[in-house]
Amino acid sequence: MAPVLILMGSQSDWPVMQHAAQMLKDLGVEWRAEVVSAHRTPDLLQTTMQQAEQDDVPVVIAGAGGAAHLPGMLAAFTAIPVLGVPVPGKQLKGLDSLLSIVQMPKGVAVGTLAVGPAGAANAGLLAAQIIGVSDKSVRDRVQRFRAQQREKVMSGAKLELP
Ligand code: RP5
Repeated sequence: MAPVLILMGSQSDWPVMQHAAQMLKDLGVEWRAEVVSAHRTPDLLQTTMQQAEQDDVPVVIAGAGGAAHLPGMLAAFTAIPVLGVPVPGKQLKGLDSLLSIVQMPKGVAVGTLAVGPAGAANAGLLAAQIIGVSDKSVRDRVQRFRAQQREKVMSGAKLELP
């Protein structure tokens, strides 16, 4: 299977988007990442998605900040599921990115995750779950990850007075 494609509008998005890559790595899912900007390199959007279709990329994760039209624009060029991650910017702390990504008009779908690192990590997790529909080994690893989280809650919580 082709790697999950992680796209972002700027190199400056990587500190957030690397959490998607880390989650995929932890779950044993191949990934690759590229910078493609909706407004700085608009010509690359279509060719990148055409290549992704040719390569049978299973899921695209797209992160952007500010007027974050990247995930929606990418989704317009492909039927591959696109998961959008709102990257927090300096001015509006990601609310701008969230609203730009989440409020897609009917007919072109983007699955929108939470703002910031948690959203990026969950985009990786959700991508693995989508792949897990047809790949039992990935599904098993997601279930193991869930079990590990449960273990941490059950064994780690120490609620004591100082
Ligand atoms: C968006 O503009 C990018 O996704 C990034 O979050 C934001 C700022 O980009 P830089 O000016 O840091 O390159 O397109």
